[in-house]
Amino acid sequence: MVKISTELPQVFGGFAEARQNGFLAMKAIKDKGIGVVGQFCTYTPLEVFMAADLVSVGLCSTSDETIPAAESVLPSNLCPLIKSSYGFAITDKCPYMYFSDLVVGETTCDGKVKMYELLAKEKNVHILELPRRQNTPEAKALWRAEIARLIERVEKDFGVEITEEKLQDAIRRRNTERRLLKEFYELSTMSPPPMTGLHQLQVLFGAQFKFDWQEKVDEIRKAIDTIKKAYEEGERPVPASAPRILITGCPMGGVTEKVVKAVEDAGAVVVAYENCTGAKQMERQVKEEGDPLTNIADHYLQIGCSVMTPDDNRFELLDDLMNRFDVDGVVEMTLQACHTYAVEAYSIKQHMKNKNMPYIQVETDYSTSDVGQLSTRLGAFIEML
Ligand code: BJ8
Repeated sequence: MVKISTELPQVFGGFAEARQNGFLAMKAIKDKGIGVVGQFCTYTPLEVFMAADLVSVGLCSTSDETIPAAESVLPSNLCPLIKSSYGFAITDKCPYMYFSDLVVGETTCDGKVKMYELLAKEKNVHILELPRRQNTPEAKALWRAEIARLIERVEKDFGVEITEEKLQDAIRRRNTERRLLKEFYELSTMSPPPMTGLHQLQVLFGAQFKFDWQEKVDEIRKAIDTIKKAYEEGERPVPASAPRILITGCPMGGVTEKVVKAVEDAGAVVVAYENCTGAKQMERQVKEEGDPLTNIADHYLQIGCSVMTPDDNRFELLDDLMNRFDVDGVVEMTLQACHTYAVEAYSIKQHMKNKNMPYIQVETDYSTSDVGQLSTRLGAFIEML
């Protein structure tokens, strides 16, 4: 019989509420005179801000609250992540956007690039020119130069000096955080996993809204130890019979938890997230020996994302995760009008077919109007496994 956990809800709750509670934390940070940088993408090298003793925060919005306001400017058939994030900027409803002294965007997808132009009328914006190729000498040189340019901008805007030593220290600290989060989600390589996919997502998503670095790593450590102890004592929040699902595709969190809920309500469990909310960010470490700027540039440029061509690193990470987490099926979530992920979904589908791995792609937005449809489609997929 499945033993129900008593201590675990507290562990996950602290992370689940981090985004809301983070609003107060952000106000306290500003009151202390600490600078804040907002960013939108996993390619943004957070070590630069850490080395400047600034706080950085993810600005990608995950709710449809401000989409009507955004649609007064942006076309309605645009990705909800872009519309919603812009909507929060023009309505001043997101304290993270509001408090950001500098907003760093990047040339990833066309919709974001053009939205940043509009955002620059409201906020202090810096754009990183991200190449679309990962292994040519030109792409590597451009990206390294772009990170050097970001360092200059941060130094100028905040009146700080970012030394090599400070960058090295930031690399070490961010590596520690990556290692811990990886150790955390790798708990779900166990069979049955010691947590649901929804709980795993809440920790991965919530961790980015904890702004005191030492407190954050301590809390992740505590979460790992508590989950392990509960498992050793026999707690089994997930039945051994639950099919094991890997999620890939666009970034997740907030309202898109509906996809995870639909999978888990159908009796399966999400064991791994390949997307930007999960392994894509944490799997690899930045090299600690040698020139820190080159190491940071090389590390970030190798992130697998559908904005890259070719995007081999995404396929490699998927294969690795499918093996390590002993996955029974793959669910790809694409956001409406995200062309790069939608087009790449065809190649992912073929790849899974070649590996005899059951695969389904669902397209969604930030509304809740498709919850019934998601549960029907994903329920049928899970039943087939
Ligand atoms: S590294 S996944 S965070 S680009 S905004 S591409 S959903 S149409 S977010 Fe992304 Fe960086 Fe890649 Fe990750 Fe599509 Fe929407 Fe564009 Fe999006």
